[in-house]
Amino acid sequence: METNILVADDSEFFRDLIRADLESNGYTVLLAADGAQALSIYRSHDIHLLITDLEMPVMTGLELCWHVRAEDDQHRTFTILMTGDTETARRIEAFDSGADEFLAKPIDLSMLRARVRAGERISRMHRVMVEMLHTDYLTGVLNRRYFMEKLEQAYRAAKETGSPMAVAMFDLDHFKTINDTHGHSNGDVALKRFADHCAAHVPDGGFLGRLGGEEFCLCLPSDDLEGALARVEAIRRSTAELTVETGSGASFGFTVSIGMCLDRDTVSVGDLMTQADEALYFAKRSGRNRTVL
Ligand code: GH3
Ligand code: MG
Ligand code: MG
Ligand code: MG
Ligand code: MG
Repeated sequence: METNILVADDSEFFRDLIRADLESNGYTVLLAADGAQALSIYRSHDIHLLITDLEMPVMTGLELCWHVRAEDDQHRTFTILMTGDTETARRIEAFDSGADEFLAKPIDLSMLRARVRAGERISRMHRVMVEMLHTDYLTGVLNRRYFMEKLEQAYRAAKETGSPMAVAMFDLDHFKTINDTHGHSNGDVALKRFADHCAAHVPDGGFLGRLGGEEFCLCLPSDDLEGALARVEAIRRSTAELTVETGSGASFGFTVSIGMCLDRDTVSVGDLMTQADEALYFAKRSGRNRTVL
């Protein structure tokens, strides 16, 4: 797991000193000359550790910490504040602004490295936990909770920008029979096979989640209706060609029914999902292995 470190200091001497030391220890280092520059780099990069000076022009280290803490709701960035100020009140203020650690200037590089190692442990643990919190264990796609969170965001963005968005709800056909015939563990393999197959068809900006059981949902942002339908139909057709080899030398295939809905016909995410679900119901009723809009 790579660790990206952002170093903010208005002194070029300190920036280069810290950079050289951390890079020689295998870290990826980005540099900023003031708090505002650091914040803009922070927003456009995946930063795991932030090492910042306290006194800087434009935006101080304290303000920077405050912004990062406000935006980093998963607490993934470990922040180390450096200052020559030894007053206790100042240090308390640093922690209260969101700093996780404190380092006295002039800097002892071996102490900085020790702090970085400690921060790295915490940042890694957070990243692993966030990943687990967002992922469906069996299939590796987004879990229901995170899918719905992302869908809310995508829906809001689509309404704001006026770009269309579609959802496709998938339900594997006669899956109970598949479990009954081939066993639950082969059923699990089929779920994983379908999820991998579907994930390979997700366009840029789209995302796939497992809503539960044998039900999945794909969000296709900024796709026009015809494009979205063609993509989903391609998934449906190719799903029917997938096979699962059972341990006993046999193999089986399966099909999927799909209900689709476009955001322009809806007033909320709840409405979008209800309409897709109704379309899925009709796909089942009218014979399965089909897409209904
Ligand atoms: P339909 O075509 O109407 O969707 O029929 P179906 O049998 O797929 O639908 P039903 O809702 O009756 O059954 C879904 C089955 O999916 C029942 C449940 O045991 C199975 N299932 C749910 N989660 C899992 C899972 O994680 N692994 C396996 N192997 N089966 C699961
Ligand atoms: Mg300074
Ligand atoms: Mg179902
Ligand atoms: Mg089903
Ligand atoms: Mg059912």
